Amino acid sequence: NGSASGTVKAASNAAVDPKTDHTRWRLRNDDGRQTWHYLESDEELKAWPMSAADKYYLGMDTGAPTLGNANTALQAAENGLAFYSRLQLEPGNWGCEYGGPMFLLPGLVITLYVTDKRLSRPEEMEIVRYIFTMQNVGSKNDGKGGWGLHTEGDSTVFGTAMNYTTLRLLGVSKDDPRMQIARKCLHDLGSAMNGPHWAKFWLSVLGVSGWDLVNPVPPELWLLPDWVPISPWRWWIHMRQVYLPMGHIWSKKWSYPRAETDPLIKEIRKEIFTQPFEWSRYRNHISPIDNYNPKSWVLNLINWILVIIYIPFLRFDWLVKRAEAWTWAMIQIEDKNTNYAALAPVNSPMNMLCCFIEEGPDAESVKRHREHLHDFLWMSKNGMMMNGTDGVQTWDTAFTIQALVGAGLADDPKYKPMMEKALRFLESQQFTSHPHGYETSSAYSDPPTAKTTPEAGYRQARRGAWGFSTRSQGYTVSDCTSEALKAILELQELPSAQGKGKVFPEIMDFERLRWAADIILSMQNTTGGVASYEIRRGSEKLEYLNAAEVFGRIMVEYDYPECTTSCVTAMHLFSKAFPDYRREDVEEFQKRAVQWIRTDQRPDGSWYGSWAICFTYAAMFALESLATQGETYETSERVRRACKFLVDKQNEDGGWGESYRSCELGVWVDHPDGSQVVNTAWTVIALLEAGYAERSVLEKAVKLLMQRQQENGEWLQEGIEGVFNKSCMISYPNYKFIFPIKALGMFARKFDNPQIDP
Ligand code: LAN
Repeated sequence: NGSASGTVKAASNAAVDPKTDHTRWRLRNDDGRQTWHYLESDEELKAWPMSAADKYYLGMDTGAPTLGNANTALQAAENGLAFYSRLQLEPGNWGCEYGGPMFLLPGLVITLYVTDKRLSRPEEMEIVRYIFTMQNVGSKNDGKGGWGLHTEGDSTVFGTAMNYTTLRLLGVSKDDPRMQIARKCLHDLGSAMNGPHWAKFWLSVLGVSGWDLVNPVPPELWLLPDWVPISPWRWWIHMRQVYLPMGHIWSKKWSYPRAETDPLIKEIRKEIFTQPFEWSRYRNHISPIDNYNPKSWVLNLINWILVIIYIPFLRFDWLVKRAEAWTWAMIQIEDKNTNYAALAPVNSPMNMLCCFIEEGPDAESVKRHREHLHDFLWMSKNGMMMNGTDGVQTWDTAFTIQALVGAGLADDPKYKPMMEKALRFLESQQFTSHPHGYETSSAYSDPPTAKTTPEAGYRQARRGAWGFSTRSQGYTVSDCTSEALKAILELQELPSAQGKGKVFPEIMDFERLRWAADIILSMQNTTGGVASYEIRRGSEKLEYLNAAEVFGRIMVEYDYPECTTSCVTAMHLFSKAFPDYRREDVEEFQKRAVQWIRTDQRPDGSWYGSWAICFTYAAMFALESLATQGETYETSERVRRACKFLVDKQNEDGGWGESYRSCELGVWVDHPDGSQVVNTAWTVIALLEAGYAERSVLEKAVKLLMQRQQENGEWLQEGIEGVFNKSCMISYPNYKFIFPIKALGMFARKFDNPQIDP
């Protein structure tokens, strides 16, 4: 596996950084769990040939044949599919480089460094190459020599201090010219003293800074009774699972034990800080570019009270012991529930460090975490990065199925085996049991409700749900459950063209499907809307306690138009297939959700999207769900308003292009590079779902999609597609296949596939 040792066969044309031999990398996929391996020996190479997908991810020629130009939308969709279908992986899913965030690798590399563990030499080399490729030099972003919060962002202290430190830990010299400009950039931004809370946390773990630089993260919060409005169980799951291990480590003031004798640590300290090392003076310093979401006066006051009064005088030993014991128990529950994969790549290394601290270097828990860190690492043509999750397996597979159904290609004998494989993959990834401790807790019922208890680790029911990545990771996501359920229903219910029976076998029976519906029904908020992982448990006022200056709207769950509409369309399809199951609940669910979607629409007709960029994405979901309720261009003023919003934004060339700044600012911002294939496809789907009648508008957009297609059927990567927490972008490279294929196919079906001269 990745911990292979021995000499690396570096490619001879290595430019500045040594590069591994890319023909030796292979992606392994065990039931959806994806890990990259560098094959050292020629025997291994012979035994394990490179797949088209491996080559594609590594930026090599996949050998896809030239198909010639399409002259209908359907032909273009089929050409796209000819290319994309070759990338399906053995278990039936599609893989994906899920990069963007630039603060993930540092957590991993620091954790491994302080626990005396290392990555393999090929991995380290490729991580160095990746970080340097993402450096803002020349025409890249601000060109100032640092790194941003994400790959398309301007240099920040967070990005620059963390990635600089990571490169140093991986053996890059401080005299490397690129390190010199990075240092200059960091110093111009006020040095690492101006970093956000999370940067200061990691630097203190490494022992580069002292813990007085870090605002308090008292684990005692976890001892608050559940009824208290700020109790952590009410927070958004990502904040809960990050502040849990962070609080545990903060409480112990644990730092790399050899920090004071390791010369590298002292050097880094001198390189990234320009001020005297008077840590406590700089606790609240932050550079304006990092300060997307400034700390509230409430949080500042609380921090002040904690530091001046609580910590020195009231933080009794017995209290600390109890708090640490409870956070450790909760960390173990999280590890058990996710099979050590952890919720995300932020808490994964933190949990590993907690296991190391509690159980020692040789513990089984540490070993298992160490193995699972590989699930996040992804090899690309630019080097090795850390994915935002342990993959996008379920999500992209569900959308791929729906794209083929939407395009009318799912029952084509050419694609039927591929679809059946994808269907079997989804079947294999459904959760078939509840979280640890849930079934014996007072929260249990069948069908489930959103109730939870401490014994269940504050998790909700999950039997029947799907997550974003794999079954093993184990976290329900509302819209991942919905999109998977939709994909399965669409395929399994597909009538055969001869009018006799169905095209696909029944791979999932009623019982398994009703479990999924039960989960969706349990996820509706009192507002009628649906959030991401759980129902909303706390007030928006908890944002006053948002300590991560770099992100907005993170403290609690919110109603999201994408999640809500996804659930509406899923329940609509489900009720068509099984009209008698919980009929009233299903109807009520849809009614209340649609009502919420209506209220979430802005006066200009748009919806703000939270998980991809931005208004075009949300419009696609919203208009699809309204169509299921009979609200279309013909029948509904609000749908006409939504269409007008979109059509007004169409570019001269027929496409749409939205910048990620739309997400940050909450208003439409044109993409600086003009039309984007993915935004254009989303809009075409949105307009077609709405029953928008003006064919010329759609045809112009379809032409653009066809013009951008390469001769082998592929579309090239354009701007980044996704977002989270308003400020951090994340890539969804399969979207440039999935949505154009769907849009082209839907257009062809609607207008009898006319001849088009691109
Ligand atoms: C994701 C990715 C998928 C996304 C959708 C399913 C698209 C969305 O509709 C619901 C929310 C969800 C599941 C989501 C939540 C936040 C995630 C997990 C991410 C954007 C991928 C990475 C991000 C995670 C928070 C990254 C780690 C950073 C922290 C601040 C903890």
